[in-house]
Order: sequence, then structure tokens, then C-alpha cells
Amino acid sequence: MAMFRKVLIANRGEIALRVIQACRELGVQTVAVYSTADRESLHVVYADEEVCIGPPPSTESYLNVSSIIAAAEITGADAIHPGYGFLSENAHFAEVLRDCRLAWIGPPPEVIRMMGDKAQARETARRAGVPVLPGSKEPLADAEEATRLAGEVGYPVILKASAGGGGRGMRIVENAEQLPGLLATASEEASKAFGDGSVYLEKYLTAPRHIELQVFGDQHGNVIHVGERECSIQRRHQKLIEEAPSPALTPELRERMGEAAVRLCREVGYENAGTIEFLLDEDGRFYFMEMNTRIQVEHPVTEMVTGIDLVKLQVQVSSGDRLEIRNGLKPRGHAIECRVNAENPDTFAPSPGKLKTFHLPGGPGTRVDTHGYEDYVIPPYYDSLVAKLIVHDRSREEAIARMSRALDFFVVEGIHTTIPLHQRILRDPEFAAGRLSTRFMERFLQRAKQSSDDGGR
Ligand code: MV4
Repeated sequence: MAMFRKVLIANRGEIALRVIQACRELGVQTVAVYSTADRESLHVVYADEEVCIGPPPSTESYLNVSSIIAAAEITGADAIHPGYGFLSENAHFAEVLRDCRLAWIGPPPEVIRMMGDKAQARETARRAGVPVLPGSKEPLADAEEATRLAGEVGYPVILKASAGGGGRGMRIVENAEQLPGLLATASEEASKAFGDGSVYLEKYLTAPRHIELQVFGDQHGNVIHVGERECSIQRRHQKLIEEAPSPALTPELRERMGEAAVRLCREVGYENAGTIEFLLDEDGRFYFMEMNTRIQVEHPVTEMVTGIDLVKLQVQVSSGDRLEIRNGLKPRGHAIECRVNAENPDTFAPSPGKLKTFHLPGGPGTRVDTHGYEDYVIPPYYDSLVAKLIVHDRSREEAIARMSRALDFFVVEGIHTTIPLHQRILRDPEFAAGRLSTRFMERFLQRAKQSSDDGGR
């Protein structure tokens, strides 16, 4: 199949720009869509054509399927790239595009739908021989079944919404007494949030690492993995820092996790970019958690250690190209990404507004993915990501030093950002030692509070 002539980007911010860059390198024309809050945004400036699709609320613009399809038809686009968030994991949208003879730069809608049901994804992984934690085979019927199952796997257990994911609608249960009440609230919350109250149960790991494998499939049945990212540093399920490779993986463990990820993708006929999330316990055992059927925010750390342009590859495989990359690439050096959010670094309150000063760091092994510029006004309607600062160096230690330097040389005035928080995390001895877990931020903030209390006396 021939390369696309024109791609519409159904997104905004840094990822819209990132897709425009990839398309330009491929000689593909681009169409930006934008809400009235994004008239002054760079994705609108850099695209070849642009179409206003509605007012600021994303439900009326970036989530508005009919305006986006109309924009593609008016401009004669032949494919749509959804970026991350918004419509990127909407199986219905992907299906409608097929009916409109528009190519979808992503996996088949059937696979998006199946992986979107987290209980079904877990069962599919188990059947493919990918390790899962002890727990449900299907959504829980009632409190009685939940109590029996929890007794079998042992407390603590975690309740998860089948329609959830990314940490939404979860409850940790410490003992049998708590179970019926927490099951009821989890199910009610899931009904309200997703219109589906199904909940399943798993053994809960108290301080695992969050490690994800980047996978890729083409339309000819080839599936590869290109290594892992360690994403343990999160707060309220928002990742703050990601790195590749994980300081916890040996080449052998990487190969086993990679093989498991590829096996699952083959099983479901996966195509395009995807991510398999695993939990890794202290004894080096890994368990499937969920699959994300999109390009992720943190994809640049994988790009830096593999030399692969993942976004370009998404466009290429969607137009029918074969994957020519061999499985089991060795990561080259070490990459770290810090998410620079428009947030108060102490309270995490959103901090939209004008970027009065915006000086980007540069130099060797330093990459900034951003839609920001001096005098740009960050609108209050969307997520708070202003920039991703990514560094690459030969070793983890050198990458940390390079990141500290790059953060020092990143000057933002006019709004609060998470830059000072990142500087503190990089100085933390536990971080430096690579002792990471999903509890890292909780413990780090506790340590920070402790030392300021001590200092105040
Ligand atoms: C878990 C878990 C421990 N045990 N499941 C979080 C997001 C979603 N993908 C699933 N998540 C987790 N699932 C079991 N069986 C730990 C997490 C988890 C987490 C939990 C509480 C607070 C922060 C967390 C950060 C990452 C992962």
C-alpha cells in the first residue's frame, strides 16, 4: 500500500506537534483540528491545514466524532492519528472511520474493545500463558463470591473496575470485614463513571514496580517488542518520571517479559504501537496488569535508547509497511523523562496562565517535546502537561546528572511548574540508588515533610 497523502491529527498540545513532525519527515501533509481555546496553539501553526472543531470543552471539540470526521472529509485527509487520551482508545471511533474509508493509525477496533475490558484482558493474558496475579476469571457476581475468592488468594486484595484502567475505580481491601462495603462502593463508582458496574478482584502487591513493554505489530503478522520503561514514579496515577531501561531488569528478565508481551500481542492479532503494563515484585516475578492500545506520553525514552522513531513507525505500518526491526534490541545507554506540568509543585494544584518566560534547555542528549512558547497562554480546559524533558546519556548516573543540569537551564516564569519537584526527586538517595516502587512518591513526600518539620524546630 502507498504512504498516506494527508493525515489529520485528532489531538492538541505536544503530541499533536510530535505527529506533525513525524508526518513532515515522511512527506505527508497534515491537518490540525482545534477548539476555540487553541487558536494560538503551535499545532495549528505547523500543520499544513487547520479546521476549528468546536468550543473549549473537549466533549464538544476533541471528543466530537462527527466534527472530526467532517474535518477529515472537507480537507480530503486519508488517515487519522489520535495521539494519546481523547479518542485514542475509543473502539467506536475507530470503527466509524473504517466505514468512512478513513485509515485509523492504531490497532483494530476489536482489539481496542477487548483490551478496554480489563477483566477480559486479564483472562486473555492468562490464556496466552502470560502470568497474572491470583484472582477472578470473570467479573464478581456478588459479595459472597468475592469473599470466597479473597479468602483463597489471601489479603490484601484489590478490586478493579472492568471498564476502568489507569487506576480509576480501584479499592484495596485489607480484610474480609471491609470487603462487602468496598465492593458496593467500587461497583457504584464504576457504574457512575463508566456505565458498567462490573468489578474483578486480584491479590494486591503492596510495593511493586510498574514496568511496561513497548510493543509493535504490522499488518503482516509481525510483532516485536522494543524494550521496557520503568514508570514507578507516579502520584495519583499520574506518572511524573519515566526511564529506560529499568534499573531492575537483567537481560534475561527483559527477554522473558518481552516474550510474554509478544505472545499476548500475537494471540490477539495486535497491530501498531501498544504497551503492556506489568507489575514486578521484589523477587523478580512479573504479572500482567493491563494493555494500553495507543502511543504513550513516555514513548520518547524508548526512542532515545533504541533510535526508533515510534510515531513515524505508526504511520508507516498503518500504510502497510512491514516491520524491519528485529526482536530483542539491546537498549543503548539510559534515558529519563520528566513531565513538566503547569502545577504547583507543593500542592499539585493546576496553574494555567501565560508563559512570561520560556527558555528551553539544549545541548548533548537533551530533548524537549513541548507546544509551549514565550507569551503562550496555557488554557485551563485540558491536561496540565507543558513539556516533556528527555535526556539520554551512557549510564543512569550520567543521565541523572544531565537531567539535573537540563532542569536548571529550563526557565519558566508566569506559572508554577513541577520543575522544582523534579530537582528534589533527582537529589533523593533512594532515586539515585534506583530503589523504585509504586509507593515511591508517597514515601518521598513523607520524607520531605519529615525533614521540613525537623528543620522548622
Ligand atoms: C495493582 C497494584 C498492586 N497489585 N494491582 C494502578 C493503575 C492500574 N493500571 C492498576 N494499578 C495497580 N494495580 C495489584 N494486583 C498496584 C497498582 C498501582 C498503584 C496502586 C495504588 C497506588 C499507586 C499505584 C501506582 C501504580 C500501580
